[in-house]
Amino acid sequence: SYVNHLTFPLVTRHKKNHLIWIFKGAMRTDVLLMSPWLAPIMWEGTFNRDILNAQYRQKNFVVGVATFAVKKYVRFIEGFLGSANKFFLSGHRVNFYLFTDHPEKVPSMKLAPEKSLVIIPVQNYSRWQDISMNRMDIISNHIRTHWRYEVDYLYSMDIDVQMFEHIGVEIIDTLVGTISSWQYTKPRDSNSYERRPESRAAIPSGEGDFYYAASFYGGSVSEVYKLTTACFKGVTEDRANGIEAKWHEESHLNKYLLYHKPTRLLSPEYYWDEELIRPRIIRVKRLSSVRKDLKEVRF
Ligand code: UD2
Repeated sequence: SYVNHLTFPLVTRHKKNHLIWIFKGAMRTDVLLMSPWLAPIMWEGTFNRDILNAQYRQKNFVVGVATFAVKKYVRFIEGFLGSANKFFLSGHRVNFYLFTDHPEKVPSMKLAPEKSLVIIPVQNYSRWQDISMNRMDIISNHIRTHWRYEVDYLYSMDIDVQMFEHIGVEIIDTLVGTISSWQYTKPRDSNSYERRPESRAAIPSGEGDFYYAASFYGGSVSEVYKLTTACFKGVTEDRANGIEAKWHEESHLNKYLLYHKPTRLLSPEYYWDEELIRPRIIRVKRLSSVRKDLKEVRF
């Protein structure tokens, strides 16, 4: 085992590389590497992609990615797919499921042989908040009717993002959340949770651990089914009660992940907001938002 390499420095030439890597990995003392419930937090310099790839290949999994491009958001398709084709689970089987109200506007793109694109027509809603929130319902329905037969793991991603570095099998686990790039330094009481008790997304004051971004979450198909079904139930009950959570489905996601702890967390490297100045601990920007004029693009 690699632990033995540390205790017995007399390693072979081949194994020396691992030894060096272990020391490099162990040098990350600037960030939290594990949650208090023992879920690993993925940061650059804490894992070896070659080892993970070799393990993962033996399993021959298929990963699905659900993303939405409704109304003016079709403009983000090319940047998303072009960069995901190159950097998302490179060399592994991925089905991209693109929901759009404008299938005719999807640019024809040549994807890697192990990647495929499925375009699914979807209706639009007049309010952008409804487009965003209804993703939970649509994902839950498609898992029940299709994806549980087609993929092993499923990730939901915003479309207005671009990838700049590899996002590999280190993201694969049963239930995975991404720590928001806006909230990772703040104490739990100053973050963006919904606190109004009338909302189904409410988290009582003083409770909460990480704040998760709704732009990128996922896990096994069955866990994502439970998550999206529960979150949309919260959205529906809020609607019936005439209330909308502060950050829409992101608030419901945060409530769910507080009480159903993720088995793996992705650091803000996996969704970096371009509005923010990048601190030294973010060594790589794997995925970041595309700057957009909110008023123009949402209406
Ligand atoms: C945050 C969340 C987002 C969602 C939203 C709800 C992050 C980084 N992002 O982003 O996931 O929770 O807040 O308040 O945490 N969309 C369309 N057409 C539209 C509007 C939205 O296709 O007209 C889709 C598209 O896939 C987009 C996603 O919905 O990426 C989320 O919308 P957004 O990116 O405008 O939301 P934003 O940036 O406030």
